[in-house]
Amino acid sequence: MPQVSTIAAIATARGRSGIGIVRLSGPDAWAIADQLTAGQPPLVPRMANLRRISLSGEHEPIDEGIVVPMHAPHSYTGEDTIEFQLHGSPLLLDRVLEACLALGARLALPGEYTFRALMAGKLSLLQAEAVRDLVDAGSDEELALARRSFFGDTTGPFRSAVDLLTTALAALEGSLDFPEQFTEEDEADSLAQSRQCAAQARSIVGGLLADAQATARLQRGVTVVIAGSPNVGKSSLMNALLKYPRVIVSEVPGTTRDSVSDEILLGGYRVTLIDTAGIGATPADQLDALARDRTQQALAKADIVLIVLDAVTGLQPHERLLLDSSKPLPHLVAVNKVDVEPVPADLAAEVGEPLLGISATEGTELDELTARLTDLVATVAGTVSARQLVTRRQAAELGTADRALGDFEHLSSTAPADVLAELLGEAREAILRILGERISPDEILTTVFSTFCIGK
Ligand SMILES: Nc1nc2c(ncn2[C@@H]2O[C@H](COP(=O)(O)OP(=O)(O)OP(=O)(O)O)[C@@H](O)[C@H]2O)c(=O)[nH]1
Ligand SMILES: [Mg+2]
Repeated sequence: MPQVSTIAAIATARGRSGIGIVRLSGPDAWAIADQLTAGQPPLVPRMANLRRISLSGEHEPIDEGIVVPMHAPHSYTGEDTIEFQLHGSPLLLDRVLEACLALGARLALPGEYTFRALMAGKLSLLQAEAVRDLVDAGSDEELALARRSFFGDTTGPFRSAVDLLTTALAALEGSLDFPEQFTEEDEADSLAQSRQCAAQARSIVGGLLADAQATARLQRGVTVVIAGSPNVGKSSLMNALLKYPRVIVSEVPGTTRDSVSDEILLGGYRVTLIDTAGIGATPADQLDALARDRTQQALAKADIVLIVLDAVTGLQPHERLLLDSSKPLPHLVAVNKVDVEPVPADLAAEVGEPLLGISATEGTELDELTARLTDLVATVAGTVSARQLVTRRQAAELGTADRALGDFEHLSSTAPADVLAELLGEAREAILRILGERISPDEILTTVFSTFCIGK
């Protein structure tokens, strides 16, 4: 058995907080905790022990807090584990962490606690990945899917694909291993069976790849770009939607130069709002031209465009361009500053779309605007709904499997059986790697856990 090290990390988010947690896991965890609580009653496992935390030789304790010790295997990692619940001061937490390191622990790698839980058989690889997705979830749907992966079993479709590929391989390999017992007709039959199973497996893989795409879209969220002429009130609307003054607003046209983004939740979906520089008839100067480029770049990323017109100026000829270029995308047209001037009577006909009169500064019709935007966001996000979370790592392996199965399909009537078997084997291996088989612990640590927080 290689020597397992004891790891330590601050498990709570960086910054001031009510409580901060320092976590220790590994064979020396108890010994380190005993030294830090020396001179006090022994720690009782699985109980909240109120103790002072001190380094020997130092007169004053570092802090006082609750120590929760757990014995292997009854802990998250399956190892001896200690959690110190301390005052949530980053400086104090650093001191306690340093004390743990001075007593022989080493700093945990990102996700190393969950990695150890995986190695101890406490979690499956799919559940371990779900832990990260639980922590990272930015919308209700992501959270629901991550919980399904964590508490439920989402290995079903992967296992079915593996089973089908095993059958497909067995059918082919029979004729490879015992050619003398196989007539040409037998061979044709086994190839047909193999093709059928491979096709079914590929269809499962295809479904999972669609889930991967939906997962990526969910995690990316929906991007709403606010665009329009200078000074129409785009930034005022951005601030109103965010409910705090995120961007500078002024009566000087061309106030916003860089695109500015921020996140909100609409209808449970993660939405990135981007405020852009106004686009006038022609660029006023070089800086304005650069700002327009930024706006175009933002528009290229848009899932939804929120076009802002000005009730006072009405439709300006150059605004036609923005309206036309936004047509292929889901979009809304808001006419701002109705507190000064009502929406001109002929504007809707001129624009050729339904309009919503609003006032960003007075709040007029902003609830209605938010409701319409939420509907659009739900439509955009809902068009690709994931049945289960499929992570990027899983998607890459599924891509490998899909390519191999595609090649198998193309070559199945021409290539020799050993080549076909190799392709099926490649697809099967890729799916097994998703399930944590055929993949080394080192590979798991780098491909799965490198995106985790330290302390998780
Ligand atoms: N009366 C009134 N004024 C508004 C409204 N919305 C914005 N304004 C004013 O219009 C001016 C421009 O507002 P901004 O939000 O900076 O406009 P913008 O479209 O971001 O402008 P640029 O960044 O220069 O393209 C400011 O003086 C705002 O106070 C509104 O609903 N009613
Ligand atoms: Mg602005």
